[in-house]
Formats: sequence, structure tokens, C-alpha cells
Amino acid sequence: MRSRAVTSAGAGADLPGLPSADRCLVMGVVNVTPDSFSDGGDWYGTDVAIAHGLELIAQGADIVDVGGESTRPGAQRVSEEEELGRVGPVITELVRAGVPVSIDTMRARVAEFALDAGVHLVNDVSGGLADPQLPRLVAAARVPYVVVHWRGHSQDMYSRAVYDDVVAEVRDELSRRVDAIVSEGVDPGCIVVDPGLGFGKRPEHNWPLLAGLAEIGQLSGGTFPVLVGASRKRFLGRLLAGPDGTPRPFSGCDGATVATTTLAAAAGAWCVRVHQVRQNADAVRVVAAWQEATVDAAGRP
Ligand code: PMM
Repeated sequence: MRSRAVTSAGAGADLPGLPSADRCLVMGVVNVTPDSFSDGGDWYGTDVAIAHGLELIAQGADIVDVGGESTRPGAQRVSEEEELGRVGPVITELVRAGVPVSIDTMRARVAEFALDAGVHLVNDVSGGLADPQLPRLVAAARVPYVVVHWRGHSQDMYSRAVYDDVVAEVRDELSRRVDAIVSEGVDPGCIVVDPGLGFGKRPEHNWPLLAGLAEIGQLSGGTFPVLVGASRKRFLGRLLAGPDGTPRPFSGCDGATVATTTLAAAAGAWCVRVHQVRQNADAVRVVAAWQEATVDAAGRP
């Protein structure tokens, strides 16, 4: 399939050390935690986590995101030692197996271990706010860095979920974070931005952000690739609530996740972060074929 130009939300962007494709990439999630929102406990153990990471690659993931700390609303933090003990052996083995690995952490020490082990990307859901040492470490390692919009830790994230214009505010706050991170030495060409769906956002805040993805990547310093993490999040369960208002459990939200992947890919997102890889990997390929046919149709006399 011929390559497309980089879009307003960064699809097709080449980031150092990561796979590049003429479509939206798929990041498969391995949460090595007992308490993550949708898969807590499923991959909580070194061997099951490694096997799951390899399985996600077999299903079509381009990158595997390994995390050892739950960020579900209300979650308490785990110690650094605990987090390292959960992710360390999993990262080491997946890197050894040749998997493009992302470390999902807010801690410099965990990122440092992961970078020494050879991870390809640092995914910091606090956008450099939780641990000020983290951006400098990423700058020295020269790896891609996902800067997520964040207003504080999960224990009380909803108290900060107040917006007049959520898209403009998320974009402005991300812009300030990107400026700060670049001033710490991170190469702008390594930065990916993420609106942080569900992080300090109520269900109604996530929809304008999904609809405004192209804007999210347009920051003061230029155009940045956009990562979207909508997979199985509560706002989907709320949308699909039963007649009595009970939210649909996450296990019934995979179809809705594929729909968000399709929309994000069509809007030009660089990558989607998902728990169920196969269907989402199919969806990004459908969007790429559709986009190519759209370009061809536009060129017809
Ligand atoms: N969401 C979660 C964890 N890590 N990383 C990025 N970049 N973007 C996200 O939206 C994101 C993330 C929480 O999801 P989970 O605990 O259900 O996997």
C-alpha cells in the first residue's frame, strides 16, 4: 500500500526506533497489575504477562505497552519496588524476544530500568508532571515519549475534571507540557501527545476530545503524532448503559472500542492503545484501505 502524507493528527509519522506504517499503529496493553480497570489480575504474573505480550504481537500489535501500576479512578499508588518487580522481568523478556516495547510509567527509576533493558518508547500518563526527572532521562535516551494530558493522581482525579472548553484547555495544557519537556532536552521529533481520555475527565468530556483529535496534535511548537487510549474506558460503558442506567461492564465494550479505533484512525491518529488487539488491528487496516481508495477517487478525472 502506498504511503500517505503525515496527517494533522500524525498518522504515518516516523518515530525513532518504532515501526512505521502507512496506517494508524496498534499498541497492545499488558497490565501487570492485580487491579487495573478492565484486565486487572488477568496478566498479573511474569509468565502470563510475557505470553500475553507475545500473543498480542501475533494478533497484529505493532507495540506492546507494559505497565505495573493501575491508573483507574480511585487507585492508590504502589511502591517503586513493587512496580519494578512487576514490569522488570516482563520487559526484559519481551525486548529479548524482539518485541517493540513501551513502558507505561510515571517514575524515572522504572523508566531508567526499562530504557537500560532496551524499551523503545516511554509512555508517561502524567506528561512529565509526576516525576520531574523523567523528561531528562528520556531526553538522554533519545526515545519516543508519550506526553499524556493529566491533572493529578487517580485517587482524586474527578475533583479536577472541570472544563469550559475541554478541547481548547487540553490542547493548551498539553502545549505547555510539550514546551517544558522540550526545554528539558527532549527532541520534539520524539514527542507523541495523548488527550488522556478518562484522566481527570468525566464521561461527557471524552467525546469532544475524540471528535477534536486533529486539533489535539496541533500545538504551538508544531504538529505532533497523537495516541488515543479509549479502550474499554468507563465513558463507553456509560454510553451503552442499560435501560435502568447501569453502565455496560467493560467486557461488553469491545465493539465500542473498535468503533473508537475506527474513528481515531480515520481522523489520522498515529496509534491506538487497546486491550483486545485482533479486532482493532483489523479496523486500522480497513481505515487505511478506505483512505487509499478515497485518495484514488479524488484523483479520478
Ligand atoms: N490509559 C490507561 C493507561 N495508560 N496510556 C496512554 N498513553 N493513554 C491512555 O489513555 C492510557 C494509558 C488506563 O487504561 P487501563 O488501565 O484500562 O489499561
